Amino acid sequence: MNTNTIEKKYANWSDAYADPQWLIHDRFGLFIHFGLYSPAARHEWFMTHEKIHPKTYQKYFEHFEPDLFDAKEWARTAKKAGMNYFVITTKHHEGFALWDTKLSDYKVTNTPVKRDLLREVIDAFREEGLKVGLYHSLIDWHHPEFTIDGLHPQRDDEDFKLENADRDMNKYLEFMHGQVRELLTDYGQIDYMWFDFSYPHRDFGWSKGKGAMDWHSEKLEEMVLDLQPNILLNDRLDLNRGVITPEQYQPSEPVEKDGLPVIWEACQTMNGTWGYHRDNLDWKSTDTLLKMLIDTVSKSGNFLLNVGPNGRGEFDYRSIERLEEIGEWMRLHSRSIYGTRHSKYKAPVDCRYTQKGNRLYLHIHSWPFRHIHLEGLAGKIKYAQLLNDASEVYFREFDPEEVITSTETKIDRNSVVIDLPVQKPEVAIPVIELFLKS
Ligand code: JFZ
Repeated sequence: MNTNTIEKKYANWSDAYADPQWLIHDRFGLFIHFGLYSPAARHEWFMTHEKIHPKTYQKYFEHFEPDLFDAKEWARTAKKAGMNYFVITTKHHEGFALWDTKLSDYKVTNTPVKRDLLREVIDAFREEGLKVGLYHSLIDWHHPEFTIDGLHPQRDDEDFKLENADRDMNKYLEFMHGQVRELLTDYGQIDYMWFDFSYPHRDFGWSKGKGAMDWHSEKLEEMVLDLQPNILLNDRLDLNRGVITPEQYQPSEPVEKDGLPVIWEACQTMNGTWGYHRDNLDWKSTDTLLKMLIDTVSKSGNFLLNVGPNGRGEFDYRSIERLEEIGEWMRLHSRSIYGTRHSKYKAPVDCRYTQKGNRLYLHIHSWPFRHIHLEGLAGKIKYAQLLNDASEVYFREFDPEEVITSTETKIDRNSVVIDLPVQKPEVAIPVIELFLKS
């Protein structure tokens, strides 16, 4: 790997980091949030939303029994959806370890399910050929030495705060760094480490948020790179580097810093919550999710789409339905996603371009009547076809000899007019593949 070229290409890439090409190529991944909040079924933050005491939270630990959990089924579902990598919660803010950690009893192997579910997931997804990513929470609302701040469940419990006034973050850090060491030592090659999250600028008055200084992020990063030299890192260690991770919003253009592109990945939910949420009905349609994926790639970003399995260890039927429909679209259209990026051409209204070399992909988010005008492409297109069935589509350019009557489509000198069938093809988002002259 030539680290110098990587350093120059992306504003947010440290020359100590590995080559990020696989991530940029793969574009589409599955996020999985699975923990004790799954059976509680009302948002992965409910412990702090409802200010629940760790002793009360214990009931979720005692009843954690995902009897229908089947890692191979999860992996097949992700693969069929067209996903190339995944990121799973090893520990979320609640502090529960989804693996057989030696550093705490608060782990999956001590619950009724008894098995190391993380190992089963990693093995199964690897076998399906997906790259392995681990989400790890820097925040820990269970650990007795994690200092209480304004996000903590016991933030308003004055007695608790008094009794816990002498908490020692150094002891927590030893534990947290130690758990990360286990994860990066005992599970083979880990491709992507997704830390979450830093909030140094938050000021709660009586307490402050936590950031790089509190996590000893530099030291943590050094250990991560030492244990796994090929790993990629996200940006939430508060070190100003790593994959930028816009959460539940879509940037309006390709992300840049100091005139250089940055590597970024939008993480998105299907229904506004990460952990399984039984009563939440804010499901996005498959069309919307696909448009978000396409929109992201058209701005040179990655798309990490979340699933929150339920307390029995299954993906909710609404998640499965969406993943299957996305998979059907991806089966026919992954060519316009994998290895593609932002195009310099300006896309028509309601459309998005992605590009890979001489192939320009026109994603039509809203099917028009008959014509689409492509600005700036006059003289540049060699051939055009619908991607779903490789059927030729005609295109026309400005012809000075032609007599234009007032009822004809007027063609701009610089544009190309694509002639479309009246009926929208039977796919969620039709794509026209344009072969450009080199
Ligand atoms: C974080 C988690 O808190 C959340 O539960 C989920 O895992 C998501 C992917 O990542 O979300 C955040 C991160 C930062 C803030 C809020 C939610 N923040 O800075 O307020």
